[in-house]
Amino acid sequence: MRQSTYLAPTLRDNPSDAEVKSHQLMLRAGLIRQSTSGVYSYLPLGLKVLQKVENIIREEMNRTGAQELLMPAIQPAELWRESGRWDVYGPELMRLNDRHGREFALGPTHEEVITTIVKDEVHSYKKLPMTLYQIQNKFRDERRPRFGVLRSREFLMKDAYSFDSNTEGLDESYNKMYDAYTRIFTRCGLDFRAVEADSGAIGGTDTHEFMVLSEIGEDTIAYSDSSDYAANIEIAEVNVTYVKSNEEVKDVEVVATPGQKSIQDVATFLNVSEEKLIKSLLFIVDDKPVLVLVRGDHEVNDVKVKHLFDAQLVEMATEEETKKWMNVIPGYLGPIDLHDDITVVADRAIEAIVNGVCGANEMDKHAVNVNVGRDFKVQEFADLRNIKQGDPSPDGIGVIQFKEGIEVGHVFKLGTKYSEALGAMFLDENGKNQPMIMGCYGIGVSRTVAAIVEQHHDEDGIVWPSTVSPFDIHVVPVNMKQEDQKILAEELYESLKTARFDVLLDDRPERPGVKFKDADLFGLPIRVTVGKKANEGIVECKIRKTGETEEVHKDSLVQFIEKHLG
Ligand code: 9G3
Repeated sequence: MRQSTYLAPTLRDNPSDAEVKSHQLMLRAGLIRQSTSGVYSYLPLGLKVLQKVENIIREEMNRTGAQELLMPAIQPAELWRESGRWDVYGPELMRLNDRHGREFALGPTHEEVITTIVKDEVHSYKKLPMTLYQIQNKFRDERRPRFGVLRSREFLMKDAYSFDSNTEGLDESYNKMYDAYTRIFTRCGLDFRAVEADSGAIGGTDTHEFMVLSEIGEDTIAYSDSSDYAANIEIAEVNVTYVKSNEEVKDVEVVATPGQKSIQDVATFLNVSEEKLIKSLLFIVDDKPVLVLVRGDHEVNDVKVKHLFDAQLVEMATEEETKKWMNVIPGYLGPIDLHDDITVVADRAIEAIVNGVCGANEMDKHAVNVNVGRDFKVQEFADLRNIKQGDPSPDGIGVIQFKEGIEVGHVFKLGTKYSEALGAMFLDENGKNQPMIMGCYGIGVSRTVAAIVEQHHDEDGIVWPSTVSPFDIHVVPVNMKQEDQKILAEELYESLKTARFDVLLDDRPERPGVKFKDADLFGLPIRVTVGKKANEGIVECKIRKTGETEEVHKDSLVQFIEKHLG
């Protein structure tokens, strides 16, 4: 490709609205341009990378025996009503009407569509197991699109669905996908971990997320420092035995704590440790008020609250909702003398607190020497807090540490939820009708590209792993006005293409500084600079990753490149 007519507009400076490196560099290197909030175009260079990643995914999916198909982005509302999900997803599900007023969704995922196809076309155990996949644009109206293509509203996803006749078969299909994902992310040059995860509203049992390790990741991985335990903090079980102190139980007292709202404020003001404090947070769990109690030094885990109530939606109460139910503002909430309609649940650590401190449900007041059972009632104790660094690992081996991660893949054992709801049945060996057992498996393709940039860049630009680089080689004549340079660059451009390399030729009449800056920004693995020694047939090869340079004669150029691209 000739850069003089190539659409790869570079930017010298960081766009002001781009918060993370991958977003900045994908804009600066001309890979993407925003169309509207959370919606992006891929310019030629960006599309090439996207397709490289897609092809790695395709190869590994096909290797497992999965079959590619393509489903529509437009899905009829009836399918979503049949699965029961039309009303589960709120504004995140993008809805539209046709000219007859019929309702549709822009597909955020394809469980309903695939299950319907398989229901109509597959009827016997003889056709199973079967895994189908597609690579297609998905739509989700994110509350807060950000970080460029890392959290966008239209994005490219590989979604796969497995259909089995028994649970052992599902385990096998799941493991095949898990292994394929491991190969895919390895080939993309990513440093990642597979971690235990929450299956969310989709339902199901086993599930793992593939996390790219990165400080900008929106998920926290809790892992053991001495075993291979790793889980999303959302589900990491707390395995701690809390011991009640034998201090003497004292009389409860309400004390003034003017302006002291935070846990830290109150602990300092009353000169008690945060471990004595009972943090009370009001949640609305499927429209019902629930007061959740955790120790002052702990954090509520709302996924665990959701599972405790088997709820669809758990949200922190707003200030207005809090005033309505508790008659006080957040900061002074407590479990004493509550409205009858409020359910109180507590983390297990609360059970062990003697002479604790909680909000008095009155402005600027806290209650001290409160004791569970005597001063307030708890409907249920459960593990409701986030695991902390330093906690024992749930598998009993070692201590928990945290790392941040970007979720690039997710594999789920679904079971029969969708096949039962939509009637995907098969006849087994004994002629008995059974629901198919399903798994589903996703890769965020556009997000994977951004994650690669997060892990592969330096201060000058992107440093593509050769497996996903948009081109293999950047041929850069320093001065296009020098006839010998121009001729040699053209000659190498042709010979390298003949040798089956994908080559970008910077044939622009730009200053050398501009060309080199753009080359570093693009980050192709090898730069071939054609300069002063062109008349001797000698060029300078630069390895983008290490910065090392070497003079190479044109006759041994192909050999040199083969050695370095691997
Ligand atoms: C929706 C909306 C958002 C969603 C979903 C549905 C996430 C939804 C989970 C999945 C599960 C798997 C196939 C590939 C692998 C992941 N966000 N999920 O179901 F309507 Cl608005 O998508 N799907």
